[in-house]
Amino acid sequence: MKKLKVGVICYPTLGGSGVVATELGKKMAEKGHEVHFITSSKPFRLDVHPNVHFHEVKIDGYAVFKYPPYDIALANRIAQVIEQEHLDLLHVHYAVPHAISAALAKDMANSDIGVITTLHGTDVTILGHDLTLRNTVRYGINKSDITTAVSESLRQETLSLIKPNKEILTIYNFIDEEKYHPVDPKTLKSDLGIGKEEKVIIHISNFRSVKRIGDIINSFKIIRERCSSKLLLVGTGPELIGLHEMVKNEGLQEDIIFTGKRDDLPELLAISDVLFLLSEKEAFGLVLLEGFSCGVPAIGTNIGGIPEVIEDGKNGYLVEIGDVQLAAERALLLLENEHLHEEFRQNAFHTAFKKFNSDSIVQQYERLYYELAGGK
Ligand code: GMT
Repeated sequence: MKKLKVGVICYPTLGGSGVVATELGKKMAEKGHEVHFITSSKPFRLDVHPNVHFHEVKIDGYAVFKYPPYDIALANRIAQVIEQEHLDLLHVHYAVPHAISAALAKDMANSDIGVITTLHGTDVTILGHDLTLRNTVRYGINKSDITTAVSESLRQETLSLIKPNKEILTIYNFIDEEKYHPVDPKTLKSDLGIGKEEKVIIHISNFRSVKRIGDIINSFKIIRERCSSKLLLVGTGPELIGLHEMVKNEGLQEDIIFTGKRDDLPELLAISDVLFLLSEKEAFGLVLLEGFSCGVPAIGTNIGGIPEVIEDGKNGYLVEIGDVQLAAERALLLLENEHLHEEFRQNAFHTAFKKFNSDSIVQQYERLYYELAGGK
């Protein structure tokens, strides 16, 4: 079959959507397709590959603009790349602003190139509630030839909130199985000052308020009364300063470790017993898959796409938003029962490598790519 030339538009910085877009682009390149990333900076997980190309979107801060018009600069760059590289299709991650920029670029380039838009969550669950942006999200979806959502929950929410005139398909996220698998953490546990017998609870995120990290700390307070343990908070973001304050006020500095942003996630997961994700909004929860593929069961909230990843009582437990007591009790079940933990660990591997198997998910996107490119 003919190999395709695909333009990929995403947020290149740290964040689940950027990770998924980059990993998908890499997998497509490995399959022989020519992949052109059109982004403000090089995606942080993009390695060198002969089939991968990077086109930077540059924007000058002209004094006349109060806000630099990034969306227009992006559209302009996409239009250039469509023409120069003779792209077969565009895959944009996020309806706003990327699907809008893609629609504008098509018009600028006078092209009928196919556009596939993948919704990742915040573009619908937050922007969609803003009445001034709802129409923009709908426009972005309606202008796309194909729209996908990263979970069934996000698909349903988009249909009921945005009411687009197009069908939306669910294609789940996946992770790089070559990176996320059980590894030898060497001396990491003692390097972090954690005792050999101590249990480890881990949370990894961008520390936004939707992650409700305060709930994780409150749940951990209950856990540590019964079980000698440490809580690892991995990442950074807007809530960091307030969380440091909370930990200090609660006198928990000894037992809660802020690691900052780290690259050695498989090693950190290798020393962890349970992963916490108690968000109030989460379209998918990519970190759950990262944990599962390293054998770490999870406690998550029963919202958004989380119940599509965590099977309650199998690879983790689900609790309602804010139920820190039940989250602690469920975690203690796993921390205090080795057999149960091992059973959940095996189920977690199964979920990551079977239900969310990268090859089968990449194939689903590839089929859509051919459908789009063939129809033009
Ligand atoms: O979770 C975040 O804050 C980052 C955000 C993003 O834009 O990268 O994540 C969203 O997309 C991820 C990849 O599809 C999903 O796994 C996350 O659940 C989703 N976040 C939210 O819905 C809050």
